[in-house]
Amino acid sequence: MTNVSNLRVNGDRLWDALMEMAKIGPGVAGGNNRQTLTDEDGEGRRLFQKWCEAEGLTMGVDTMGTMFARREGTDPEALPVMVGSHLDTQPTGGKYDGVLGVLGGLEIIRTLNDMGIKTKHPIEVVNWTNEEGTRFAPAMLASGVFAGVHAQDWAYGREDAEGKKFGDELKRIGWQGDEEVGARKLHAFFELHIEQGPILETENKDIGVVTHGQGLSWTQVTITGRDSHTGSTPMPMRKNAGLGMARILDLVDEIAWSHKPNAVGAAGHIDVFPNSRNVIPGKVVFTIDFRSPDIAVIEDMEKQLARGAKTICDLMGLGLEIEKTGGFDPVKFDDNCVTAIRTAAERLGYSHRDLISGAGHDACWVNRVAPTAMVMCPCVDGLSHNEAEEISKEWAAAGADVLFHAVVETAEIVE
Ligand code: HGY
Ligand code: MN
Ligand code: MN
Repeated sequence: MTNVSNLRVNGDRLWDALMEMAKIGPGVAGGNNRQTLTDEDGEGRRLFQKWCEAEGLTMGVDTMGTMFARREGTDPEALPVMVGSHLDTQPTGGKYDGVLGVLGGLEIIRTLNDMGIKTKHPIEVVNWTNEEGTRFAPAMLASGVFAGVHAQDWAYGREDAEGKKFGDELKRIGWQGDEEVGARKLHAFFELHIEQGPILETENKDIGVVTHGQGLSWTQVTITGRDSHTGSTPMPMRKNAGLGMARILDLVDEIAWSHKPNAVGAAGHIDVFPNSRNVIPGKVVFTIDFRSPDIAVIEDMEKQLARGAKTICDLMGLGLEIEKTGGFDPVKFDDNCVTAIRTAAERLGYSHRDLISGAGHDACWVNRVAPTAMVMCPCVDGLSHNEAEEISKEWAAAGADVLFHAVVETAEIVE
């Protein structure tokens, strides 16, 4: 019986793959801008496909463009153990968010092939389309369709800032597969991801054993006032949508603090119209991102926002529209999968601690349809969704080692 305890990935090879992928869709400050369904996303997909085919994997693609690179198991009836994350990035994204999870899965395959190890269950490395939700909201769109949370037609109709539709862009880059989304069943799913927060680095821990994911709520707010001259319009006559937004953003901060220490709130997307230096904004559209591990807190924050925004806009004579554009409840991952990760970290001698994921991940949706859990590695200063996002080669290798053990143990090694 292969002694699993001394199995390790090839950390240098994993690091080289990360640096190679980072060359595609470079940012302007050392990170990446490989947004979903852009030509750069297509190029990154082709590189991943080339690497998978070189390892003898067969590639399946579903009608949301999600890629499943399959290594056969010895039992043709056994459902696959899936391992992966996402290759799409934020516009000012880092080199590791999502990418570490996909290439960590590929590194498991490369190591199994090097060692000639067979498993009972097939193993599939997955690249989920549009995890970030930055070009086409909401986040985790393809894994949401896979888990039956979103209808594919609705997803195909999602539009980016230029009015381009998801379905059209997927076809344009040539990655609309023919597999029905969700038809591919699985035994379990594991995702390796950088923490995107400060806890592991601060506590000097190698591994985060992710037991839960906090819930998320995205609310799009549209405020309408009246465009008018910033110079000649007397103050009492102004209907300043921009000022209304500023007061609501201050309220959002207050609401999040009212549920300290775990709740968070901010607006990352803001569009001002007409966005001209000497025109009072007549319209603003912005998205409030609330998160908490407690669903009752999220619901209370949404209620406080609706109430407070209405009071502010009524007082200022502004129009207000509020639309929920994304969200999911807090997630509890599968106990057996979490235990496989924790015991792997212990067996390998890596320091570890249980963690609640602050960010959303594809695993949060896949958890609805199969036993799922996540491994996290630290990131420098807890920084992510920033081109300066950084990890160490050692952190990447440790995370991939733990992922490797959890996946191979679940897929069951066969002599
Ligand atoms: O929004 C999130 O938490 C993820 O990074 N898409
Ligand atoms: Mn991510
Ligand atoms: Mn991200």
